[in-house]
Amino acid sequence: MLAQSTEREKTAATPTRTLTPQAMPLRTPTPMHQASSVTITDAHADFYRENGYLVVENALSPYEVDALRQEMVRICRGQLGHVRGLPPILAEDTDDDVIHRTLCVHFPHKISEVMYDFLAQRTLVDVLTRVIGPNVKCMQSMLFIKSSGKPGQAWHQDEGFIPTRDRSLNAGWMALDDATIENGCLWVIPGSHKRGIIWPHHQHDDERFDCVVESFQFPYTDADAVPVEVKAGGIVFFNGYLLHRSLPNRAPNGFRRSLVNHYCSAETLLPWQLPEKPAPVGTLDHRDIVMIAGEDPYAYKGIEDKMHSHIRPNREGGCRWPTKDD
Ligand SMILES: O=C(O)CCC(=O)C(=O)O
Ligand SMILES: [Fe+2]
Repeated sequence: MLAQSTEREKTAATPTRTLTPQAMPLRTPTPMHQASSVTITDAHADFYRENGYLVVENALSPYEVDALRQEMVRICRGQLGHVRGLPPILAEDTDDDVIHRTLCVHFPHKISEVMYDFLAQRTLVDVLTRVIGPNVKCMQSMLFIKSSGKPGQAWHQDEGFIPTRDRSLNAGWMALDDATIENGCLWVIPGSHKRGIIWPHHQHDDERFDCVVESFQFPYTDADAVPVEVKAGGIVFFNGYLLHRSLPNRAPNGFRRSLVNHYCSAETLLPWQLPEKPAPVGTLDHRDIVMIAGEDPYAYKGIEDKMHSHIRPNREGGCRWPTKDD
């Protein structure tokens, strides 16, 4: 597998936090953000530019991984705020029972301060400011649980869902379990980001995958794909034009947990959501964002609170996306 490891460094210094809180209150950094760091080199950046993805091992300490796993349980118990479509909890449920039912929670950072802080996890900031530029904003977080038996997600390009105007969308996928071929790690088609084309996508009824639409008619085959196995605590970065997918969790038990956040340059307008009132397409700019580095040139527009935490439907439970009435 093409993967880059980095030297792990510990530092006692207080990290510079560039996170500007909008939806969540400002807090002093907690020790978990000082626990681990890695050195990002030109070789990492070159690999990323060429292949469209990069694995950075040991980016999160075991303490950070554990904190995120515990927070996942609180989210799935509904203890941090409303999550649309969350399955009901029974009194006798163990923590594992509770998370087992949910495939993925979208926008956990809208209800969890821990998840909010991890938008600006230091390795994320290091890598993203190298590949995107000094000014970086985040618009989305997703918490995958994908327990044994749960489906993967079919081939897609993230820019097909979250379009930037300068092709600057990038993901930081933090492994909270060892992600393996057996339990449904990511698969990527190296270099597929380079042509800058959004391939067609359609609904599918392939039971291996959740209900999200699938890309097709691209000039690659499954034989061009490589699995991206990564240990818990590692981060997989990938470009918004990169074709990627994941297969079902076929391990006999356990989870394939990960927290993934999506970022782009602060300079791009973000025509992501349809406007409430008709507006010229060229002005559309999703402003439910969090700056994680540098300056926001559109700060004068303010920040909106548009997105809400919700679950992603898994095929077994149907394909209906939760609405505000759930
Ligand atoms: O983790 C997965 O199964 C899919 C993740 C993904 O496609 C993404 O984060 O963009
Ligand atoms: Fe994706």
